[in-house]
Amino acid sequence: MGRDQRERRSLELGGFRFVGGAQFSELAALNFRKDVLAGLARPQKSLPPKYFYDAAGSRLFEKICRLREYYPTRTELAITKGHLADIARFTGKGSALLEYGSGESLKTRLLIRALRPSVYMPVDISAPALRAAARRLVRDFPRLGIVAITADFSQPLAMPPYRGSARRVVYFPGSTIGNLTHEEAHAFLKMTRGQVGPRGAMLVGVDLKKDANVLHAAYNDAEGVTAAFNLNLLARINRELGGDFELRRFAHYAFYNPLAGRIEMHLVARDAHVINIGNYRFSFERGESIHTENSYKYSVPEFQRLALSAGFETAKCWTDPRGWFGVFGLVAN
Ligand code: AVI
Repeated sequence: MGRDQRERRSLELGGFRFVGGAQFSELAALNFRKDVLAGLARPQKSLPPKYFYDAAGSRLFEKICRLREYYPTRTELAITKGHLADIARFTGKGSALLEYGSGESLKTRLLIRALRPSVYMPVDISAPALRAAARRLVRDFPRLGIVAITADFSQPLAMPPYRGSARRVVYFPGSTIGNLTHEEAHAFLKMTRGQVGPRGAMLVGVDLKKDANVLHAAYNDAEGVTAAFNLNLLARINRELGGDFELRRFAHYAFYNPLAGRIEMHLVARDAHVINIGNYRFSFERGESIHTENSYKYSVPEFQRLALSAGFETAKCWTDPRGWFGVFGLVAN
């Protein structure tokens, strides 16, 4: 039996393979530095939101997901629970399930239980988060084959070398697609359309347009957890790149921009000052901001159009009674 065959057999019987750990981490560190220096040199300073999720940021994000004001996590979970049988009928059982995210969530466990995938492939930018989540999954689902892939999904990713004939399904929960610009979301959906092939499908969680006050509260919680999550990006630059940001000199600022259909998060300088990252210096005017995140909100037809432009037809859209969140069942068209 060749190596490929042996690996496939062991994955079919349950097992765990980790792809892309060490080299990816080195490259990720270099990219972090490059992206931070480039982002802070722009006229509108900006930092990519994917860098929120170091260990401290991931813990803060978990806390956000439990906040009273932050409805998306709860709402998506309720939709998934309420329509689980229908979702399983839509994807079919025994598929090869590729998830963009660490696979840590309750939703993933529900899906794995209901869909019984032949192989489960979580893709995440954080190797430690992925490893920990995959270990827990192996314990809870000993017969499940798992291929955990460390990768940055803003870069093209080929379907991992699993050559089974099972239907390929991509799962992208949490409305993370909202953190991409429309162009990036289009490119991402096109990539996944290529990954799933002509018989494939995709399940994607999308935060829908709603009252701006509800959105505002979700990104400006009373406890200040979202503010801490936002500021942790500067703390991470200090820790990993030797920056000297003083966090108290920046304020969290988040608002809904109705024309662009998105929440914007910024860090605003409370006074004029200069910061250093190694040999690089960046000056801030009082009130100048670093744009740290967009979180796009879609209407159902807007998302359907976006999916269609990338080669997916919307076969299903499950929503909650208030119409705040949608889980879209897409099929290759
Ligand atoms: C991960 N992502 C979908 C979250 C969102 O709502 O855009 C990240 C987040 N930012 C602030 N709160 C939560």
